[in-house]
Amino acid sequence: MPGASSGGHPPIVVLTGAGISRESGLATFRDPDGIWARFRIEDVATPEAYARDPERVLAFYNARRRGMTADDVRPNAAHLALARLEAEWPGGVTVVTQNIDDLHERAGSRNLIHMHGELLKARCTSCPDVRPWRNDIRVDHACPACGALGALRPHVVWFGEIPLGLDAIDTALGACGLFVSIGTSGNVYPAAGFVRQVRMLGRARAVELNLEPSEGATLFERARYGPASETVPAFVDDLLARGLAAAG
Ligand code: BV8
Repeated sequence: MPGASSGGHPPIVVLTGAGISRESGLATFRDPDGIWARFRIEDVATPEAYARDPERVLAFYNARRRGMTADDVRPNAAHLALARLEAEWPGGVTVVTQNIDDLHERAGSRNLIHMHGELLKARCTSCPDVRPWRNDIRVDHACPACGALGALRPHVVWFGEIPLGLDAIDTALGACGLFVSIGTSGNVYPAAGFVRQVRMLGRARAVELNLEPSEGATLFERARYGPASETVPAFVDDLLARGLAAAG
């Protein structure tokens, strides 16, 4: 029986990417109208870019933070369905998100790992302080904890930096009986490698819920394609009604 199961309800790990927040009005990265169609990773999402031109990097994230905190940006049916799954699934649910928005929390997810950080938090580069931060970050800001000037950055994992929570993610992947990947193109590692890791362990089923087949589509036993606001609630209803059998 897959995973450390409680009957047909083993622990579930859900990986989410930008696609789950698309219908809440937030842009994805690699769609034709995506963020990387307008900005270069090397200019705005690496530690080198921040060291070279902090104002440009801070402006990129200030614009995205303003977008993320707009009144009309709210969790959609997919975020809400995952919170319902966590509340009702006997075996436990861990949501690992690549997203830096707060839509999973606002939908009610609690067992949540932001492996690429959180844009609504600021981090100091001179001391260990990390704190909620919903306004712009400017180069003339002083760290509220240590007073260092120009030391604040978004609490976000840039390319070339080590993602957060990898030990907890490893443990969750090792124990799960079902791995569900939602709204991610499977381009960015180590997240894109989680399905391979789960398949190698041989104890979990892997399901992809996406708008279209991802880079790793062939590694999933089952897939349901369509907008997350439709596929995720339907899949959660199936799981809660039929247990693991719903994963095909
Ligand atoms: C690491 C935060 C070492 C910032 C992000 C050379 C040098 C250094 C590193 C590397 C290198 N070459 C490769 C690497 C590794 C690198 C990497 O993978 N690069 C890629 C480009 C090849 N990775 C790293 O650098 C990582 N760190 O490797 O450290 C290490 C690792 C482990 C252990 C020890 C050491 C750090 C990567 C993190 C970078 N930060 N985000 C920010 O947000 O600005 S990544 C960024 O991409 C976001 O987090 C995003 O979530 C993530 C993945 O993108 P997706 O979420 O998948 O979004 P995308 O647009 O691609 O796809 C959306 C999907 O949704 C599509 O499939 C679409 O069809 C679908 N969709 C659209 N609409 C809907 C929908 N689905 C359903 N419903 C809809 N309505």
